[in-house]
Amino acid sequence: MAEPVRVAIVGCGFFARNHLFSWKDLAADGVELVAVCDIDPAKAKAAAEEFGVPHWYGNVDEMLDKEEIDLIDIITRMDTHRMMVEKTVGRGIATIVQKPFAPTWDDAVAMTRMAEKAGVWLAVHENFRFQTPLLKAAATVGSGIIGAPTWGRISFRTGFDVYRTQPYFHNEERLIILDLGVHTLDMARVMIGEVEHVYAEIQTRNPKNRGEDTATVTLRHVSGAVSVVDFSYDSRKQPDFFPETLMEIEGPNGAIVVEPGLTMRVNVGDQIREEDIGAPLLHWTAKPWHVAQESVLTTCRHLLEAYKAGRPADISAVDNLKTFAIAEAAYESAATGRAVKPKTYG
Ligand code: 89V
Repeated sequence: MAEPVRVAIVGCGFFARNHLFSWKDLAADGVELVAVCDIDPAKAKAAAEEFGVPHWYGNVDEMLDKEEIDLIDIITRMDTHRMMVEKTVGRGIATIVQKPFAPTWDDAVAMTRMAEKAGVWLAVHENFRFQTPLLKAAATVGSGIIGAPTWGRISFRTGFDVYRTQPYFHNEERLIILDLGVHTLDMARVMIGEVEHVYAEIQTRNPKNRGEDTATVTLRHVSGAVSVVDFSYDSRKQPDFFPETLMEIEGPNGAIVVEPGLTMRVNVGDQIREEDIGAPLLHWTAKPWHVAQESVLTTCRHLLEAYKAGRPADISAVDNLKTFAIAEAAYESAATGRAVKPKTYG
């Protein structure tokens, strides 16, 4: 029997529950949840009690001093990631940080460079590409059935009250491109490939918001394909399919459409087939969040497998920088009115 992988968590806020359930479910794959930590000790204690974790801490340095940790999952707000990664990677601990990777490109690059120099495994918990429906859509695109994609639309529009659990969203200077755009722009890379240049328009439609809550981004891909990635936290469209990502991908031989209600319609020429691509409802997931919640388990499983195999995750820091660069380019384009080439790392 292989040694267990000792996992610890930093940040026990509302989304961390999904990670706690996931790591618990991965006990059969060798995960041992050894400790949890939150700046609010009451939250750490409550999480430890609910999930049967032996140790809890209100101070991350104390946890790092006292615990033997193989893999640490940082589920705190993005402005704390760099400070946390400097501690964990500094101690040589394999580290996962929640999306968005960082508030700025410079912070994201600094963390990536530090991990590369130290030879420490670093990944970003980017979960949309691990949603069951989107994995199925990506596999269908990848099968080549419609030919190489030439055009796409990836869309996430909602009026769901994302501010209830994340009230600080109202005050974010950069809101939806960093919070949600990183998911949908990542999907554009997964479905259609790397990006040559970016043109973006942003809007602040909710007067309570400081930053943009709606974005319409046009991407020119390296392949020559073009895609439109649009997303809003201020859509009034009903029914509201939160948190579903809708998608249309066209190729020379047909099209793949992910429709509301988690249905995929694929046509090759005039032959059309429809498939239910809904995610399973796990014992701890609940509608409407279930698709996103289930993907946390799938993402953690992928991260664990990559860590155990000693290879970079598909969502390594280096990979996530490519998505982050598109998000940065979208902000620059919106500010300048110009098409912007994403930065490269290396
Ligand atoms: O998954 C997320 O990043 C969430 C939501 C779906 C609300 O954007 O913040």
